[in-house]
Amino acid sequence: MRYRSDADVFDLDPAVWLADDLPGLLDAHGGMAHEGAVMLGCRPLGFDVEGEAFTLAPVDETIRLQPGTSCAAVTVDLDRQSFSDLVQDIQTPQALATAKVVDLPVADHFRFLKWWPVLRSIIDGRPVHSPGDIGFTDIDGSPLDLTRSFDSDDDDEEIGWFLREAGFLHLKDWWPTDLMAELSSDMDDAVGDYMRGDGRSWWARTDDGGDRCVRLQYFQACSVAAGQMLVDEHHLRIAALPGDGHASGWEGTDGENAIEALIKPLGVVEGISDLPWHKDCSLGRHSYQCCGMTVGISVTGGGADTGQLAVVAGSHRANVQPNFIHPYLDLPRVPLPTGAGDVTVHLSCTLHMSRPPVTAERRVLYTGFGLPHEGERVGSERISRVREEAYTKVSQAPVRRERSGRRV
Ligand SMILES: O=C(O)CCC(=O)C(=O)O
Ligand SMILES: [Fe+2]
Repeated sequence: MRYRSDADVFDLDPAVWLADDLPGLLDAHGGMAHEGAVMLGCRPLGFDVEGEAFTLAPVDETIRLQPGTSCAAVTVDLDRQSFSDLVQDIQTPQALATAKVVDLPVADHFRFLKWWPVLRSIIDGRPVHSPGDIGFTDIDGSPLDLTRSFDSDDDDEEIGWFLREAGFLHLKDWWPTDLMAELSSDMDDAVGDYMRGDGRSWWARTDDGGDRCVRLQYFQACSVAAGQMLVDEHHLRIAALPGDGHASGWEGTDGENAIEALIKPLGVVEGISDLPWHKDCSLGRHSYQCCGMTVGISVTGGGADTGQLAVVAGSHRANVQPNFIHPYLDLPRVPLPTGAGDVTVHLSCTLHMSRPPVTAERRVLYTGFGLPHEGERVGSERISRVREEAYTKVSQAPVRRERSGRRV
């Protein structure tokens, strides 16, 4: 999935880019981008970059560059750095909105989001996903059973094949339940050491007046068992499944955020505990570092009423908006109900979401493996800041918990 290199990132001058680069990109990719824009129902998008104003309009089977923003259905005001990031796939519309750098009314935000795959099409020459583009084939050529799970006795080549095709895995009974109980108890012991605003945790308010730590980062510093798990060969077996050299990058210290422990309370009314549909690359840098692997270790089970994860199969292969789902998307949504000790794996560009629990809390650990990478990761500190401040700036929709066996 990687087609950009950090070595090529430059400080983009909007006036120069508009005059020298964009016209050639539109000549080369305008027809393809227009098809995507029509499919998604995109109307003219205006930009005002520190006074440099222009509109991209899908007309006459191409995308036309027009001066000014008077014809735009929505106009995005941006500073130079953010525009440079946007063009070079370092920050996305969702990153700019989460940081409140762009603060559009919600309907306009969705209009901007929907343009993102079209912008990538114009700039990167990557077609927008079209219904019917993506199929699922098993290693023997038969249709892939997307509900399949694997266990330790299954063949790594088959598991790796499924991951490449579907973009996710459900590994059953990967860890013993007594280890999960130990990790859960470590979470209980650690949670008091975290404080709102400490830069290593996320928080959410609940309908009973609680202020709960929902994400304990750097958890290996609090749990010997978690640290041991990160270097256990049974865990590292997962990194080797794609055969692309994925590694954790963890050097065995407490000062790295190698593993995050999530506690998902009932009745969240403010903050971010349960995430709506997103790709993990949805804040940026997709074309520099995807696909990474995100590994979720189910400390408790997660079912339909207890916070399960769901994924969109094949979405890692699709140029689609990386946040929320446009109704035209034809790819299957697959729930992944897990028991304690199960592991889920999703790729950094696989769409996924976690359903708010309504009957019992869920606990899960997240860690990951990345592709080999050399040198500076341009803009990653900007994206990190957006991610870490997100729970203070945006909020999930309030959740109603289930009482006495029925939803209220
Ligand atoms: O809540 C979950 O299980 C998923 C969390 C997630 O998707 C994320 O942290 O990016
Ligand atoms: Fe995620």
